[in-house]
Amino acid sequence: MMNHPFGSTRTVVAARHALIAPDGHVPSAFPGWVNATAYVMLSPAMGADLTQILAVFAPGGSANMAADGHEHAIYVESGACGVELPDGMVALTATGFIFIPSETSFRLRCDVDTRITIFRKIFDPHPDLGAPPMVHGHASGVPGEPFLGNPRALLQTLLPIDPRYDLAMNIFTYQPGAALPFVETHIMEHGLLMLEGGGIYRLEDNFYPVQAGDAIWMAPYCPQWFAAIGDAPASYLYYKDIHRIP
Ligand code: UGY
Ligand code: MN
Repeated sequence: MMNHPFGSTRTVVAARHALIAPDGHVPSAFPGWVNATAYVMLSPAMGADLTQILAVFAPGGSANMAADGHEHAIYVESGACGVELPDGMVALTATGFIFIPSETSFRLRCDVDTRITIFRKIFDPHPDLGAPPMVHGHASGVPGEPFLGNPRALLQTLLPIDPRYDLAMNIFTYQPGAALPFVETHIMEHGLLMLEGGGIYRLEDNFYPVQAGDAIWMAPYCPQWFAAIGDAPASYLYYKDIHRIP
């Protein structure tokens, strides 16, 4: 039976935004990754300042991540994962997250089937502030706040609101029909993973249907808007660079 999409895909890679749909995923092979598959969703190769990797682990899988000046924010979509750091191990289950400061290399180890998203960025130090410390938790324990007063669009801010951190990792959850209140245009860049449900994402002048599993890149100043469509809530995980004067 033919199951190829006959030369079509929802994936779009433009100069200032991208939509990466799972139908086109091709894995990368990295040294130090065993029973673990990396899909590099976003990277400087497309013009982004961040790298966003989907890491899929089989039971017993592991992955070495060398820091090389990069900091990492990680989210466990499903499964469970041990994060081995120079001074100990952090155990994360589904909805778990961790921020790992730059200069800290680490190893991920999973005993069960696990899907993880890794945001990787070069740390931008502030002359008056120290380095941000490692922090971890579970999104299931982070309350959602109504976004600009809308209780049908809830924002969970996973990392501390502290200017030492030069990035944010958040989860937005929309009830069906809820939307961003206006088309945002801002200097902050986004990397995004659709976690559940679907809707319409406006990126620049284009309106894309999106669904769970899709990754999106929004360059600085990419006009953006989202509306949730369907019978169930839509949610997405996203990265944002913050707290530094350009
Ligand atoms: O934090 C944000 O900029 C967020 N409102 N953007 C987005 O969801 N596209
Ligand atoms: Mn935004």
